[in-house]
Parts: sequence; structure tokens; C-alpha cells
Amino acid sequence: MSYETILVEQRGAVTLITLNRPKSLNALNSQVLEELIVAFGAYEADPSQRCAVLTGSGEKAFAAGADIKEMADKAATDFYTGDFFSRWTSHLVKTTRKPWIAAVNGFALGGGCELAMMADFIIASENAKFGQPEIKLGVAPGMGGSQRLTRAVGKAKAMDMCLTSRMMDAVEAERSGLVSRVVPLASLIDEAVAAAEAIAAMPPVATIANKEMVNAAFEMTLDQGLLFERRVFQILTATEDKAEGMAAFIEKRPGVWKGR
Ligand code: CO8
Repeated sequence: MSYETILVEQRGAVTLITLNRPKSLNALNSQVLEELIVAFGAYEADPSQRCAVLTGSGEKAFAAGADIKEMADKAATDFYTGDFFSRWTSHLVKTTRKPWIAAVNGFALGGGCELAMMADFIIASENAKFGQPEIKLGVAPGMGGSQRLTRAVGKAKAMDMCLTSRMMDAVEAERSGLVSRVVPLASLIDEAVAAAEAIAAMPPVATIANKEMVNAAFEMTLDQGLLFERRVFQILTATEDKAEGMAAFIEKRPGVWKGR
């Protein structure tokens, strides 16, 4: 499929997806969503691809939010009957079981911040700025900002950002647990792809299992989560990759994974 609003490139086992509407600071419209669904679906289905990186084109923005010009004339019934925004989470979070990293270059505002928070983790450039400024438009986060941001940075900072529309810079975002690493803008893609390559080199079954376990922490009680973790760990011990991983450690050589 040819895309108009995103760029997709494979670098070895890593799929690099770039939001490509730089003139509107990569604002997220319906076409971006449809193309991302196809691109993430292709990534998920391709066994040669082991990790993905999502970034924004240009140096200014990852994504400055949902496309305000597209939303401006929509009626409430359009948002409601079309269940606007629900497909972002269902496709990019729920059905994408393989890992992906958001490489945030510049503004990640509104839906842009929410899209980044759907990733398994965020690597930010030094000029990154995160915010949920929807209140200034007379609305509120609609794609997870009130929930995922609060879980990531806690009530005080999430409330501050949602109510005042204050942006968080990269240093504060790392200090607050929103991003895992901050790197210079010039090396952002290299660093994110290197992190993705590190993940791509891990045993495939254990990769999906680790992702599922960490995500379970947001859905389960501690007791349920600990049980889930233990059971999945126990199942992993039946894989050929477990036998290979332990043998490789003892024999002081790299493991060769079968994905089973
Ligand atoms: N939608 C549409 N166009 C946008 C958006 C946007 N969110 N953000 C920027 N643009 C456009 C501008 O209109 C402008 O276009 P033009 O040149 O044709 O006038 C171009 O991008 C450049 O923007 P600016 O001239 O404003 O650039 P500045 O450097 O002066 O300012 C800012 C940069 C601070 C990022 C500023 O553009 C801004 O405040 N943008 C809007 C940020 C915002 O309010 N985001 C939240 C949107 S609402 C939302 O995301 C709802 C979430 C619900 C779920 C979403 C699911 C997808």
C-alpha cells in the first residue's frame, strides 16, 4: 500500500514509521489513523519485523494533536456515533502485541501526547514538549490523556497539565516517568532504532510475554498481576528458547532464537 500521510521503512528487523504532515505539525487526522492502522497491521503480521519505532517528520513536532481543522465542523453526533478516537487504542494498543517505541521529536500535544503514550515506551529528544492543552479548545483529552498521563506522572502533574495546559519539557518528562530516555535531537532516530534493534535481538515469545506482563500491571490488582506473571513465567520455561537461552549463558555464547 502507498501512504500519503506517513512514511514506512524497514531497517533490518525494525519498522520505522514517520508521521508525515510537517506543514500542520503532523496533526492527526482520519487519514493518518487509517494509514497507521494498515502500517501497524503489516508490522504485526510480518515475522521478519521484531520492533517498530514511531516518530514525526521535521524537527518541530512529533504530533501537535488531533487535527483541529478536521474536528472544528464535526457535530457531537458525529463524534458519538463514529465513536471517534476509539480505533486508535483498539488497533495501536490492543491488537499490536509486538513492541513499539515512540521517538518524540518536539511537540507531543493533545492526541500527539496520547499517541506517544500508547507506545511501550517513549524516547524523547531534548527539545520535546508534552502537553494536554485540549481545555483551551473547550474540550478535554479524548484518546487516553487523562488516564495514561495520570498513571505515568501521577495526579498532581497530570491535573496541572490538563487544567493549565502547561507543557512539560523533556527533562521534567524523564524525571516524572513519562519518558524512558532523553537524547539529542540529532541522534534521536539512531538511538530509538538502536533500542528497537536490542529488542529485536531478544527471544520473540519472551518479548511478547514481557510486554503483556508489564501492561497487566495497569489492569490488574497486585495479587492478580503477580499470579499472571508467575503463570506466564512458568509457561515460558516450556519454550525451546528458554533451553537455548540458559545453555547459551552457560556456554558463554549468544543465544540463537527459534521463537517457540
Ligand atoms: N491541528 C491542525 N493544525 C495544526 C495543529 C492541530 N492540532 N497544530 C498545529 N497546526 C498547524 C497550524 O494551524 C499551522 O498551520 P498554518 O500554517 O496553515 O496556519 C501549522 O500547523 C504550524 O503551527 P503554528 O503556526 O501554530 O506553529 P507555532 O510554532 O506558532 O505553534 C504549537 C506551535 C504551539 C504546537 C501550536 O501549533 C499549537 O498550539 N497547536 C495546537 C495544539 C493543540 O491544541 N493540540 C490539541 C488538539 S485537540 C486534541 O488533540 C484532542 C485529542 C483527542 C484525541 C485525539 C485523537 C487523534
